[in-house]
Amino acid sequence: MDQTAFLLGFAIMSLASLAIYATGKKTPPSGHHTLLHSSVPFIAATAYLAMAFGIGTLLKVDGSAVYVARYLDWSVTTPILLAGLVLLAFHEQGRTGEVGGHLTAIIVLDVLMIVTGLVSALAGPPLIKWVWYAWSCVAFLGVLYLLWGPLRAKAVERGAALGGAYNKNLAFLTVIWFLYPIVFLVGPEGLKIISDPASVWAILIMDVLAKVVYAFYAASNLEKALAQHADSRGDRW
Ligand code: RET
Repeated sequence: MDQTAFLLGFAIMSLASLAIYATGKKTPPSGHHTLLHSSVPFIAATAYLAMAFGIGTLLKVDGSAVYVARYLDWSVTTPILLAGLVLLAFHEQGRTGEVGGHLTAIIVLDVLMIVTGLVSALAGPPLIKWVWYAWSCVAFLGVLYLLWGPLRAKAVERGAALGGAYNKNLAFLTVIWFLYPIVFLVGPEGLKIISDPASVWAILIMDVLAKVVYAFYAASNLEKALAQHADSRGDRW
């Protein structure tokens, strides 16, 4: 694999982490979202640096590469992205047990989705590969159920402004996240319809959308919603 995509990924992610932090709100009620969203590309920059050096890159007997650093990145960054949505759904409300329970359940399902995806990528026999791929998809459906079902209902209870921001962020996140199992399916880990470099470039573009573009989009939706929410309650932040 030529290193350009990995080095570019490192450069984009490290600059994006700084840019998200520099331009984001630092104070309540949304400062914690800036911290969450700027940590995501910082983690990704670390993974791209590792991949550029070949660290954690395993070569299978069929000659294909499995980038373990990518799965380590996702197993940390996707829970952070989900935590942002859960905290938006419960924005400044919700019992500790209720918020903690939803966070724990969604993060457990999400980490299982990534770990079982890695097992599928590493598996040799096709039957084993596809059983683990299917199980990873089941965990993904669990994550989507929590986001579109109970958490969406909580967000909508918070009023039109916060509910609207949650819905916009959720729609963006869902569309981009669906691309990952598709690229895995057609890529070298799956049906081998697209080459390793094509899959690396596709994932780089998806990572920029899911981590960087999403961070700016989510922050702008949240700030607009908080302003409307404050107006509708007659408060000032
Ligand atoms: C895998 C393996 C096969 C089945 C499924 C997968 C889902 C991966 C997803 C990854 C999202 C990554 C993001 C990273 C950015 O920070 C593991 C490819 C369902 C949804 C958003």
